[in-house]
Amino acid sequence: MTIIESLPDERTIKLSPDSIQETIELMKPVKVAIVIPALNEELAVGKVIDEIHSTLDNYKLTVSDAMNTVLVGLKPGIVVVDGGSTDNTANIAKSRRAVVLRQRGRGYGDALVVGFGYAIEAFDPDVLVMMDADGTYDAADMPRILLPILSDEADIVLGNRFSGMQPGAMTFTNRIGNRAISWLANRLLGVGVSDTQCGLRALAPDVAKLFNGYANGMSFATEMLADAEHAGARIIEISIVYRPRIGRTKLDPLHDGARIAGIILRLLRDYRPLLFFGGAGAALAFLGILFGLNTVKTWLYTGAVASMPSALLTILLIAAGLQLASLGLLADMIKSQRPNRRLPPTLPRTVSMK
Ligand SMILES: Nc1nc2c(ncn2[C@@H]2O[C@H](COP(=O)(O)OP(=O)(O)O)[C@@H](O)[C@H]2O)c(=O)[nH]1
Ligand SMILES: [Mg+2]
Repeated sequence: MTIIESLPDERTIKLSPDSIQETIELMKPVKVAIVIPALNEELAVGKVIDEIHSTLDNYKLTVSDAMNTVLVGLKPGIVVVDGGSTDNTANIAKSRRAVVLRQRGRGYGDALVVGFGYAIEAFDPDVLVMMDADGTYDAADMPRILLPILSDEADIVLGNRFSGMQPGAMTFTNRIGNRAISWLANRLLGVGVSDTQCGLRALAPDVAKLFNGYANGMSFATEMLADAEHAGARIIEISIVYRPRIGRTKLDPLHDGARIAGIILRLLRDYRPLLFFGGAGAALAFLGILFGLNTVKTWLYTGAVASMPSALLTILLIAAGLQLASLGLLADMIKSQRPNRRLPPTLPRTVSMK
């Protein structure tokens, strides 16, 4: 009965014998697991962890079910996935309240997949959040990011850095690169978001279980969206603050940009094979027709094949194009016979901010 007396507003609680269990369930703090990949971030990681605690530790949410409305706190569990830092990153994170995992594999994406797996096992969280260890994201944005997951309005909430970008937070080249990649991902993969590379995201734990991360580097941010979209996840975007980074970036714009573009093509092959193979086949056939126009024209007028090599090239290109297109049809058939990974239904709690 002590539990009932400690409720903030007794009038909102109508207890019936079989709802006591439900009320106790409702009053449990909301568990938030935060996964932070970190590689040589000794200058920032301590500040990042401190900011998370100072925002979440005293946060209160209003939670209600059919019977009751109660105020509950948040319980953060922070997992720093260290990618083999040679500086003091791991020690600093350990000295704060964070679990530090040493990553066996390599890369940002691998770190996240490892961190999600651990966090789900260890904390059984209500919501997962991923963020960088470099101080670019403001923990103050976290409650707004995780709320749509808790209230079951979304399965993934992405930060959008472009509206809240502070001066010096992103170089001009990276801004162009980010826009280009997001455009490509939207066009080809149909993800429909404006900032596909943002590293501050909240996820329903069931969604996080979908990712295997064959893109183990920076391209994981894109792969994750394609996988989620394909599984029917509800994805929304929320404007967040993006601050200048503390310490040196691990992103190599040219190398990582090219890899992300490569991953987008690979995802296109897997998720939209007809477009991938059909598009490539159509391009080849089109080239063939262009080459052949002249030959056909002379043949029509004179009945002679003017240039044997260009006629052969035309035939070759068109035949290759048709072959690619039929490969696309086959791949599309195989894909449609594979059972889709579907997200299980969730049990929503109705949550709002206080
Ligand atoms: N564990 C791990 N973390 C990484 C690796 N590469 C980058 N990170 C971390 O991932 C986050 C994003 O990298 P960052 O350099 O900020 O890239 P940007 O945000 O795209 O500019 C940072 O916290 C990095 O420390 C890696 O190979 N392993
Ligand atoms: Mg960063």
